[in-house]
Order: sequence, then structure tokens, then C-alpha cells
Amino acid sequence: MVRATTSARENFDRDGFVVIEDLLDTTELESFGAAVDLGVRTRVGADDRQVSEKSLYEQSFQQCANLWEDNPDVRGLTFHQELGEMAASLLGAETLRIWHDQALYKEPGGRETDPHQDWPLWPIGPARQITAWIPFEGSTLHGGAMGYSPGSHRLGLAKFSDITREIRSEPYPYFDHSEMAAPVWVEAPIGSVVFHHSLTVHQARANASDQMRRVYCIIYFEDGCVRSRPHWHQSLDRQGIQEGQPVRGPITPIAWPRPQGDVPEPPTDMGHPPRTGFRV
Ligand SMILES: O=C(O)CCC(=O)C(=O)O
Repeated sequence: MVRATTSARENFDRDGFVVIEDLLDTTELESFGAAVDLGVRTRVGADDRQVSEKSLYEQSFQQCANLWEDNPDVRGLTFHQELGEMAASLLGAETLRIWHDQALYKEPGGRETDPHQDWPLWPIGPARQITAWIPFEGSTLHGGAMGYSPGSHRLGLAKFSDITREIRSEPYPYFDHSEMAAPVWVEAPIGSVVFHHSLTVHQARANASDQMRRVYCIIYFEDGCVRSRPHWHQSLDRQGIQEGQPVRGPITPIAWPRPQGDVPEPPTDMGHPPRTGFRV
């Protein structure tokens, strides 16, 4: 059992993020890290552009979603029961599904990740999603650590910032009111996982180191959430979910609870997730 302690839950409720230390051991991190490295290499290894030649969004990270579908060795991480149980107890959910997983590999020289909320990027509601941000080697300020604006998830929706687009029309932050706190920068020790709510404003530093920042995320949502908007998303459109329908199907299977050792197989008749990026 790895339920969140009362104080972790209180911190998550108050701040919209929490660092849980010692959730993964070094052996797991090494083997899952190698599986995700291979997944990223297979998807984007042939892309030999310099960081400076990429779009602004791509300069923040190499993004590869639904790696669990490509590689059986990644499935053990995406459907890791202790991680799922921790996420469920922080969110206060009885059952969680996978929205998607993703590698976010920030290259040496990769730019910062602009401040944003996740939920406006996702056509799913209500806002009952939680992300597990897993740095395979821990994170440092120098190497692309995350910053979270504490309590911002309780302010509701900020002015929409679509960080996937090239045009940055508004200065940050996006709330009209001035309640939003300055970001708290988190250096996550190796073995720790940082959880954040889908409405928490977050960002990441540039990677000023000479090493890849190797991060894997698992995004969970509470079972019962529905498609809220028509805009395209691979987690919905590949499985034909219409507006108002519950998000249930083989691309968004139950993540927790599952019987120990029971890891879902990906569907074979719903196409492949986009190779990279947030949209096709
Ligand atoms: O890792 C990053 O640079 C950004 C992560 C992020 O935006 C997220 O996990 O939602």
C-alpha cells in the first residue's frame, strides 16, 4: 500500500503539487529509463536537427506520447500500481484511467517550458486529472527543474496559453487577477515523483547542462470524465469518443486499481499515436 500520507494530501490540496520522495527505487528507474530511452530513440532518433532549428515548442522537449503502446517494457511503468495508488489517493479518486503517458526529454540547450495549465489543452472534463512527473535521474535547477505556482489550481482557469503554438501573444502569467503566487522551483531527488493537478500553473527551466533531462510523465484521470470539446486529441479520436461520452476504451484503460501483474495490451486496430509532439 502506498497511499499518500495525510500531510502529502493536504499539501497537494493546498498547493496543487507535491513531491513524493523514494517512490521508485534505482533498479526500477534504470530499467524503465532504458525502456523509455529506447522508445524515444525509435520515435525521434532520426531527427538530426539542432535545437535551434526546431519550433519553439520542440525546443522545450522531445515529446513522445503513449510509449506504453510501443514497448511492453514501458507498460510496467505506465501501469505501475504503487504510482497509480499514490496518484489516486492524492486526487481522492477511486479509479484512475490513463489519459496518456509521455516522455519529455529536454535536450542540452533546450529552452524553458513556458508556464501553462494542462487542462485547457485537453478536451476532457471535469478537471480531475493528475500528472506523475518522473525524472529518471532527479532534477536540478541547472538541468530543467520544474516550477509550480502554489495554489493556482484553486484559481480556476487562467487565460488560455497554448504553448504548443508558435505565437506567444500574451505575457505570463495569464490570470487577470494578481493572486497567483510566484513559482516554487523543485529540485526532485532521484527516486521521487512530483504530482501536479491539471489546473496547476507550471513551467520548467531551460536545460543549461550538457546532459539530456530524461523525464517520463503519466497523466491519469478519474474514471467517469467525459469528452468536453470537439478538438482533436489522440486519446479520444483514435477510439471514436464523441462529446459528452465517457472516456473509456483500450487507449485510455484503467490504470489503477488493476490486479497485480495484469498490464493491458494496446489495441491493434486504432492506429498509432503521433510519433512526436502534442498534435499531429
Ligand atoms: O517537463 C517539462 O518541461 C514540462 C512538464 C509539463 O508541462 C507537464 O508535465 O505537464
